[in-house]
Amino acid sequence: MKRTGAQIIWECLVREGVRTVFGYPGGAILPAYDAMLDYPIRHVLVRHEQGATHMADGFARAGGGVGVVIATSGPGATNLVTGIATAQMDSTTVVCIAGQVPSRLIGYVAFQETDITGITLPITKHNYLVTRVDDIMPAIREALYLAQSGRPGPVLVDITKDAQQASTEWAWDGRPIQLRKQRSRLASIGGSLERAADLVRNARKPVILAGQGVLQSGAYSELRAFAELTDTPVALTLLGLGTFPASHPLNLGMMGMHGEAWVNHAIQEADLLLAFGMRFDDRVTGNTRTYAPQAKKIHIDIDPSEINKNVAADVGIIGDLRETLRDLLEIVERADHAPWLAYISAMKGDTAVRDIQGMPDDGHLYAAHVIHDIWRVTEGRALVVTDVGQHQMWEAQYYRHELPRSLITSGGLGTMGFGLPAAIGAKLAKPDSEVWAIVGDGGFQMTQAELTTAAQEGVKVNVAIINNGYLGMVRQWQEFFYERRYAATPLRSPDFVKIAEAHGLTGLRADKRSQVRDRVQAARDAEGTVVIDFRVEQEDSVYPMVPAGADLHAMIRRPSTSLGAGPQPSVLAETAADLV
Ligand SMILES: Cc1cc2nc3c(=O)[nH]c(=O)nc-3n(C[C@H](O)[C@H](O)[C@H](O)COP(=O)(O)OP(=O)(O)OC[C@H]3O[C@@H](n4cnc5c(N)ncnc54)[C@H](O)[C@@H]3O)c2cc1C
Ligand SMILES: Cc1ncc(C[n+]2csc(CCOP(=O)(O)OP(=O)(O)O)c2C)c(N)n1
Ligand SMILES: [Mg+2]
Repeated sequence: MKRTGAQIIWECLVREGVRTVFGYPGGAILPAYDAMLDYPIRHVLVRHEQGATHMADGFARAGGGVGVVIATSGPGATNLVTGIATAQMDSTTVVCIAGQVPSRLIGYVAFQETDITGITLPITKHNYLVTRVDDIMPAIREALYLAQSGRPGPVLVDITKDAQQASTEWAWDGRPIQLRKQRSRLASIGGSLERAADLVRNARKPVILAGQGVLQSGAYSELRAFAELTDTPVALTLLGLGTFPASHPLNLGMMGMHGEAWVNHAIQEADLLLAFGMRFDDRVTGNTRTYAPQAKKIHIDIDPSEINKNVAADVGIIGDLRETLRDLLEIVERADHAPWLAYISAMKGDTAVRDIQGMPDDGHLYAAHVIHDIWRVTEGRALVVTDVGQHQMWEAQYYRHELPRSLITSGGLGTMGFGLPAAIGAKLAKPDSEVWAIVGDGGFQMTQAELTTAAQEGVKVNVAIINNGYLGMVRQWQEFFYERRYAATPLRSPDFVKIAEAHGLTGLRADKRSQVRDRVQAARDAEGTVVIDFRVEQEDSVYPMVPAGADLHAMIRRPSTSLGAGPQPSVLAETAADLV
């Protein structure tokens, strides 16, 4: 049958199961937009192309499929960059389709010409410049395949306007994509699965480090079976939260810079670390020279480049985590680590006395209260999307995630402005889920325009703005490491209630703890998107904190006697500002 390039784009997307795309039109992509009207596609018109990339990212992370973005050339394409980099750093499945100037004009500084394949080369898993109509189908099919295979990641397809306009004799090719041969377990480094089983057998103080790879391989039940059989406690990365239930007795909580103190101490004292689908990010390890010094390390990752990159592995197994764990489960033995688990548990008491939740009510509203109450009222079953900053860390600490894909957050790039659009995308992927965006006053304002998208599209998300009047996480670093010199961090905001109302949405406010649950319930009951302005304590800090580059055990702890006071002087002395 005869098809234009523009039609082939949609033929391919629709046949591959895509029904929702996020985008913004313009000249170079107009043929594709025109053809779109004839296909069963829901197009979400964003207010800025960055919003489209985060929506697609949230859509993919929530639903487990692929998120598709469509944009025009030049400024449309360059506006995608931050979202693509965000997806690349967190290995998420985003496919961007951009229009490009006609092929005969490429290289002539044509109107709205940018070399977007050149620009995005380092931040995509792969990208294509398509100048011929016959190359559109293979490019789109490969892009969808590549984004989702192996270690996932974003792919960009740049299609010239003339390729979209040209016609060709076309037939659907549904054969499986054949690229490099994929095997479930490619190789092991430093020893075999049997050697890993030996290390597990001999360990007295083991800790599992579970990361986003658990989610990406769907290894939830294998992880649980492994932890239970070998009686091994599980620490989670930020992106691993939810892959092992928070209520499970073997769940330790989050590790790393803002991880719980007992988790970091357990890692430092462990004799075996089992790294499952996590990449030893510097926020996880602190100083790698002093990281878990007594521990043997088993690292399972699908990406060979991750093994021995940040932390040396005694046994490195390259392959899909789920399949590898299934094999490992057949050869490991039942173990009992009661003394080790009791030892870790005993460390929790010290944290409890420092927990802001247990401190006397001083009449102020703390972010921890807000997040704890959102968790309580939603019974831990909401799908939470965060922005980046202090509120993101408090969310990780105080919202106890029971379910996989119940937390969506920008970990690797730490992209402010991610939260609201990603929440809109998540809701579109999971319309039956209760979606909360927990955002800061700063990050919300970066992509606030997407509130208009939520209103136009009739998408309901509940937005909790943790409004502390500061770029809080940066203020915290200034408090700890720059003598409280608050350069460019005090933040004025508009009236968020009125902003919501200006969209015909509901706006609510709370500044006392007693109001929080009511407001949260009111948001759940209301139709349409609701924005709640939580006016929280302005100068609270996230504890514990491992200063960037410091030893994992050198945590700044919340003082147990007074609220909101800064770090203890003894710790500060060890914390040279040049580590930041
Ligand atoms: C303000 C801020 C503070 C932060 N503080 C912390 C903190 O305290 N603690 C913390 O943990 N993080 C923190 N982070 C996040 C941190 O920067 C990293 O994003 C995070 O630690 C990465 O987690 P990960 O390694 O599990 O996920 P990823 O970076 O997604 O890595 C996943 C790994 O799994 C592998 N993988 C993928 N699919 C498979 C498969 N099928 N089989 C096997 N392996 C697979 C990948 O190759 C990759 O190596 C913070 C971020 C911000 C913005
Ligand atoms: C796009 C972008 N710019 C700058 C930063 C650096 N940064 C990290 S956290 C933060 C402050 C965030 O403030 P806010 O959104 O109010 O959240 P809070 O920390 O107060 O909870 C900044 C500026 C970033 N992560 N992303
Ligand atoms: Mg703030």
